[in-house]
Amino acid sequence: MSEFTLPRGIVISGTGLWEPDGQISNEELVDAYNRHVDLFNERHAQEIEAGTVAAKPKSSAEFIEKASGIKNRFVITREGILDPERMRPVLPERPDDELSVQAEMALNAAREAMAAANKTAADIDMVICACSSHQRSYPAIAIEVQSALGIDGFGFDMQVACSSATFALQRAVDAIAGGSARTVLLVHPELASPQVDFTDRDSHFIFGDIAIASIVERRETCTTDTAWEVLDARAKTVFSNNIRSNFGFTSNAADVDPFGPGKTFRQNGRKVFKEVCPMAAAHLEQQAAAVGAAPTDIRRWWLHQANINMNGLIAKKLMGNDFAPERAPVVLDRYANTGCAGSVIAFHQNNRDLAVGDKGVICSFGAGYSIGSLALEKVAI
Ligand code: CO8
Repeated sequence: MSEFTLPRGIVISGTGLWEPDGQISNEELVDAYNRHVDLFNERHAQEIEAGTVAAKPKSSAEFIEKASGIKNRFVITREGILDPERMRPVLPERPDDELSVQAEMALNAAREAMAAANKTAADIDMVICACSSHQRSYPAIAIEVQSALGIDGFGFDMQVACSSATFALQRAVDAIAGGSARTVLLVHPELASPQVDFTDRDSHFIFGDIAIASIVERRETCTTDTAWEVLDARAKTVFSNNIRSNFGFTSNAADVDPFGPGKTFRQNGRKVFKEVCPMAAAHLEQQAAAVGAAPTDIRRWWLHQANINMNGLIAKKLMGNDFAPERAPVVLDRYANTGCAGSVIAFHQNNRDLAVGDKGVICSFGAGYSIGSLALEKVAI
C-alpha cells in the first residue's frame, strides 16, 4: 500500500460530466444480441448439429439487471451496435487536423469542470488525461486537450484501467504539493464501446461511454464557496489476469487479429467479485482510520461503479446491513460500468447536499487489480 502524509490545503474545486447523445437500454441491447444469436445458430446449424460448433445461448435483460444492477448505458453512437450483422459501433476515422473523438469528449467535460471551479485556461498549468484506453499512443490526448483549451503548461496520458481517475487525482495532489503544478485539469474520456465484444453474452452489457473531468488546486487559489479538501490518498495494485485485454500494436507482428476472439475485454467476473470485495473493504476501513474516523462516520462512499451487488457488499461491511442507500450512491443503473469515471460521476452527482465538515471517500477498484482512494472533507473557502 502506498501511503503518504499529505500536506493539507489541496482541494477538488469543480467537476464536469458529459453524456453522449446515444443511449441503449438492456432490452434493446438484448434484442440485438439475440437476433445476432439466431443468425449465428442458423448459419452454423450443421456444425452445431455435428457438435463441432457450440450453439450460442441467448442473453436476458432480467439477468443483466439482477446480476449487475445495470439498466442502461450511454454510447458515443448507437449506429452499428444494434445491427446483428455488425455488432460494433460505426465511428469513422477523423482527419489529423480534426479534434479526435476522445479529446472532444474530454473537452465537453473539461469546460463544465472549469466553469464549476471558476477557472480559465490561464489558471491551469497541467492536464492529465487518465482513462482505461486511449485511442492512440501519441501525441497524447492530454496535449490535444491542452492545446484546444489554450493552456500554457504540460499534459500527459496515463492508464490504470478502472483506477485511472483516482490514481490521476493522486498525481495531481502530488504535483501541487511538490510544486510542479499550480492548478490541474483532469479529464477521463472513457470510450469503451469500440472495444466491447457485443457478440459475447458474458460481457456485452457491461460498459458505457462517458466523460468526466475535475479541477484540483490549492485552497488559496480556490474561488468557489465550498470545495473538497483531500485528507488522505492511497493506492494499491496486485497483479491479476482475471480482467484482461490483449489487443495492441504488437498484434501487427504476431499475425493475429488484434480484435479477434478473446482479444478485447474479458474477465472472470465471479473471481473478481470474490477477490476484490474484501480487498476494497479492508482498504477503505484503513483509510477511514487514517483520517480518524470510523467507517460509519464517513457520510458518503463514492464507490467504483461495476456491479451493484459488489457495492452493496462493501457498503454493508463498512456501515452494517441496514445502511441508507444514499450513503453509497449508485449511478451504474443509468451509465453502466464507465471504467475509471464511475466513482467520480457518483461524487459529481452526490456531493452538493453534504455540509461543511462532512467527510466522504472516492474509491475505485478493478483491473490490475488496482484500488485507488481519496478521503475528502467539505470545506468552506
Ligand atoms: N444473459 C443471461 N444469462 C447469462 C448472461 C446473460 N447476458 N451472462 C451470463 N449468464 C448466465 C451464465 O452463463 C451462468 O449460467 P450457468 O449458471 O448456467 O453457468 C449464469 O448466468 C451466472 O453467470 P455468472 O456466474 O457469470 O454471473 P454473475 O452473477 O457472476 O454475474 C457479472 C456476472 C455481472 C459479470 C459479475 O460477476 C460481476 O459484475 N462481477 C464483478 C466484475 C467486476 O467488477 N469487474 C470489473 C471489470 S471493469 C474494469 O476493471 C475496468 C476494465 C477496463 C474497462 C475497459 C472498457 C472496455
